Amino acid sequence: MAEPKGDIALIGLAVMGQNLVLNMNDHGFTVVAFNRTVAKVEQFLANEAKGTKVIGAKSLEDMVAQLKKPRRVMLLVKAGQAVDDFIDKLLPHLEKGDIIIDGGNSEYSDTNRRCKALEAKGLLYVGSGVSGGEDGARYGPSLMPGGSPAAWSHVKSIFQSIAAKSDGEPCCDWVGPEGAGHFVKMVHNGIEYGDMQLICESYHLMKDLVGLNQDEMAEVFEDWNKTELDSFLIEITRDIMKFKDTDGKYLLEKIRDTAGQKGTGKWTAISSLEYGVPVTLIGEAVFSRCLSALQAERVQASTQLKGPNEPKFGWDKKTFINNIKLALYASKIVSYAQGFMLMRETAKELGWKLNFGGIALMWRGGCIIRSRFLGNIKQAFDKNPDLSNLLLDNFFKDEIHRCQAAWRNVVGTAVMYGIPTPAFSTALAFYDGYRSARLPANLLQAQRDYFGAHTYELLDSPGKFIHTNWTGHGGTVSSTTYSA
Ligand code: NBP
Repeated sequence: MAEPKGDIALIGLAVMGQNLVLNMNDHGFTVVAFNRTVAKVEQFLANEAKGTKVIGAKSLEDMVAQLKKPRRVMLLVKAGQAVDDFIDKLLPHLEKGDIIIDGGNSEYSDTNRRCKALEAKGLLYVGSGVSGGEDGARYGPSLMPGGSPAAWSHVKSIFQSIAAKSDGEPCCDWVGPEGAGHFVKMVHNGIEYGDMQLICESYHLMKDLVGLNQDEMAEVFEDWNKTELDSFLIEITRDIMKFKDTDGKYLLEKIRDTAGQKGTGKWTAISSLEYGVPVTLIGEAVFSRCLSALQAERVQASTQLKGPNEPKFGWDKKTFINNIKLALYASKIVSYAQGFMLMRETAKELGWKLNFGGIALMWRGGCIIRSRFLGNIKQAFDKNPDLSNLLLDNFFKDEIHRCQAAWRNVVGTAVMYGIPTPAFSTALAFYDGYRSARLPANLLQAQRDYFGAHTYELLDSPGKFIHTNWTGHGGTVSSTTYSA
């Protein structure tokens, strides 16, 4: 049999898979394509992949036979059971040192499990976040690979060639062991939820409080996109504001205000609770989508529950819009600081070493949260790779201080006028909590000890847990198991 020509196999010819195959082909790699429904391989070769070097496979056996060694097989199938099923089917055809790559949106705990199981069999496993949607996959996604460290040298050239570039550098680097790549992709998606919610709150304030029309708001977003807020999401928001339906009316106003979600924001919030990290902004962004989904209840409540009776909004429009911009920027700094706190804590818990500057670079281009701002984050970690919190970097500290008065004005005004700004508000509350040397948790500890003998520490003897008989009729025994 002739020498195999395939550099990599790709299983899953839906939107992401097809576009990644074509992207790899553009960069000179020979891709062997396969799909569960085999007829789609023929269709792909006869249409989108016509005239390329892409090789179609009729079966998994045929696909593996066409690969150079060590064999690289990438899955772009529906996350969950489909990935486990394909791994099981692939195993009999692969040998030690071969590499399976999962490029889908898998849960990082699944990737941890799969990585350990395959390494135990002598195979290498990579779980890679892929961001940027259809266009990203075709012309340059952000790629976040993690897993068996020995796999990196075998996938690096393909991954870094097809990835988006930012200032000439690929938006792809090795993230860390096991499910680290999928974890970082999950946090990316959580941050995406937060960024979107912040933009929605700005829109709500401009529309319902300031009274701007869509053309005016499009102009505002256009202006913001030339500032520190320069980003893909602000850019598409400007275009959405301008977009008119076939009847000449704005499409946005016709769209039902109930947000959907596929779960990655929720997983980020769950992880933050699991690891005890206050990632409050992403949490609020997820809850805001949940609240939006209660549309029928909201419509009903809107006829019964009254808001404040405030006089007409009297602020100078230009000044207030600039305040909204600064509030958005400050809240965004807090959101990213929280996201990096979560990654730092998880890495510590799981024994991963993560390159935070590299992560900022991976998000700098190609993905949905790409922005100028991520360049500043990269610089902060370049200056100090051990930076404990983004808020303590000199650049971000100065920026938050600069935005602070405007931020407080926007949150205060929104509260007075009854416009919900959960993400702006929680970011500010976090900021104020984080910069407080003393919080009221002393009272909380006293309450816990009062009703449940949970013990507390005194300021001058940390580490020594004591219980007080607060009522005079309780015992002196303290609780070791019950926690409320
Ligand atoms: P889908 O998530 O819609 O998956 C389609 C592929 O999965 C097809 O090849 C399909 O085979 C296969 N598949 C399904 Br569905 N169930 C299967 C099963 N039980 N066993 C084996 N194969 C099965 O495609 P996609 O939108 O291209 O996404 C691929 C992955 O990339 C997903 O994990 C997704 O979350 C992730 N992702 C998507 C985007 C995006 O913008 N769409 C962005 C980033 C990441 P069939 O043809 O035989 O039905």
